[in-house]
Amino acid sequence: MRIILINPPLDSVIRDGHVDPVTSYLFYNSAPLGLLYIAAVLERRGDTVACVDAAAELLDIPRTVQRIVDFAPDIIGIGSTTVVFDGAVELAKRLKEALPAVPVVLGGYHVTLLPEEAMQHGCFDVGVIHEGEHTMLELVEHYEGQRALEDIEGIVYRRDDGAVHHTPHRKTFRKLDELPFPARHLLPPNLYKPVPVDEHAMPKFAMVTSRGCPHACAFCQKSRTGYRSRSPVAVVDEIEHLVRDFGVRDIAFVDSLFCANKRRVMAICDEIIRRGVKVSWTCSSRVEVVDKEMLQRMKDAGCWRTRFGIESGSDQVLDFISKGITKEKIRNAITWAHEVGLRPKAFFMVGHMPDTHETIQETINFAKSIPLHDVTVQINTLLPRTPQMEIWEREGEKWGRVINETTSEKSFWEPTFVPWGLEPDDLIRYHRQFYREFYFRPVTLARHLEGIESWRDVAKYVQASNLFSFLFYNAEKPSLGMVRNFVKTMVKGGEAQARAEAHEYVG
Ligand code: B12
Ligand code: SF4
Repeated sequence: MRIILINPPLDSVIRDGHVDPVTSYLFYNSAPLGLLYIAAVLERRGDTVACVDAAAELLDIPRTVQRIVDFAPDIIGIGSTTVVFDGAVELAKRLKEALPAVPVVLGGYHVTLLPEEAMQHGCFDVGVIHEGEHTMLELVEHYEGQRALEDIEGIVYRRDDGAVHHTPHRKTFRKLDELPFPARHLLPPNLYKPVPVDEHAMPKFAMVTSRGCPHACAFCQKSRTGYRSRSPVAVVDEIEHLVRDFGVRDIAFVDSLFCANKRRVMAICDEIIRRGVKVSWTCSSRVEVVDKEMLQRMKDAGCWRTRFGIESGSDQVLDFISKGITKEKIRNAITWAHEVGLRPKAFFMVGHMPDTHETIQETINFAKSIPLHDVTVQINTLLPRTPQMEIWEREGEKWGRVINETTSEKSFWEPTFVPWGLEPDDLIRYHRQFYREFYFRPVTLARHLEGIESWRDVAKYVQASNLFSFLFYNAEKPSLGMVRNFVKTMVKGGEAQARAEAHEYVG
């Protein structure tokens, strides 16, 4: 059969024809591996598969529809997260006009989390819950006339009377080594561009070595999703495939938690070293699962950065969001990572339910007090089916108010939930202030200067100046005034100055 798989267009492209700097860096800096895994199992079956990453190609709806029509598919698959779901709906509606006889299958996070709501739109024929490889194979058999829809586990569909029907839950697939490598040849590799501070060597590809997460952080949708991992040999086989067949020089392991199991991580590192694979890589971790021996082995095997979810610098907030870590554990892990040369990066959020002016400032101060090389800061957003959303539904008004019910591309960068005692503008201001106080310091600048080895490195910072001006000043484009302020702040080395100036630029 002919099957086309789509990463849907971005709202801002549909609406305005362009994207802002944050979206441009954070919404399509790596390939949609979920779609590519599905493509790979279909190709292995003998189907003819195409993949269109409309988000990365900045396609609007008509151009995406045209690409799909040109392919003349028998089945269309769309994978959607929550924040791009509106675009997925609009696309599916237009496809129902252009190709009314072709079934549209929806997969990915949003339909998994909110199946009833997703199927209400009437433009999707079937929704696939959770991981889709085996379900999609069975759906193709259904459309070939070999299998009844109601016999396929893990789907939702609308019955003739309009009611949404759920089939029984599909057992979690554990034998990840049996899956083929993602069909990366279906997408142009040069589409994906990392954020400048994450660009180490190009080409850089994403890869995933495990699925799910055993932890239960309150804001996260991967909370308690059952951890499974691939064997070290299979992992390094894929690394070699990327190096050999795509010339890859840097890999981002995008597992929810790459470092979940020390023995496995050590075995992967040993296998990379044993085979002499020449590649650098980065991965995600939690502070309490690493020790110095493990970090050193990772460094020896080519790791150049570890990413840690820290989220807050207040023990009380960390406790509330069930992060299961303390400031002491954070300090130890970040110090070890820095000492072995792993250039640690951390994720933080402002606007946690119990956040106050004091806890946010405590978080900013804490981030500056540990040897981090980079930070990503987002504004807390209540996503469906997270423990945090359950708290909101149970006792939300005790903690704050929701000022914007919709989740969109701007969520995480514009306030949607605001804790009592804070105003929406406070969150925007602290968000920018966090970046400015962290980056406008001689020590951070020095860490970045150490990483500059060529004119190409300089060029990547210049290219990203619009992202920096957005993060530091809430402005779409850099101006001379901003550069002057930056230099002034660096010369004074005064973080209070950075704090004061943050107010001037809140737009
Ligand atoms: C890598 C990554 C990215 C990459 C690539 C995204 C992509 N399209 O794959 C980039 C950097 C671009 C990205 C951006 C964003 N991300 Co992101 N990202 C991830 C991450 C870490 C890994 C995704 C991955 O490759 N998983 C491995 C593959 C194999 O699994 P999978 O994607 O789930 O795919 C399976 C199923 O979902 C299903 N499936 C998926 N698509 C389809 C399609 C069909 C037709 C079918 C049948 C099935 C199906 O089958 C797949 C194979 O089993 C996840 C967390 C995680 N560990 O999963 C967050 C995650 C997906 N991201 C998230 C978010 C919020 C974002 C951003 C909004 C940025 C931000 N503020 O954090 C943007 C939104 C981008 C967008 N276009 O929607 C959330 C999504 C929450 C939600 N409800 O939507 C997640 C879950 C993180 C989290 N813990 O909350 N992300
Ligand atoms: S934030 Fe990370 S550790 Fe916590 S539940 Fe999500 S994926 Fe797991």
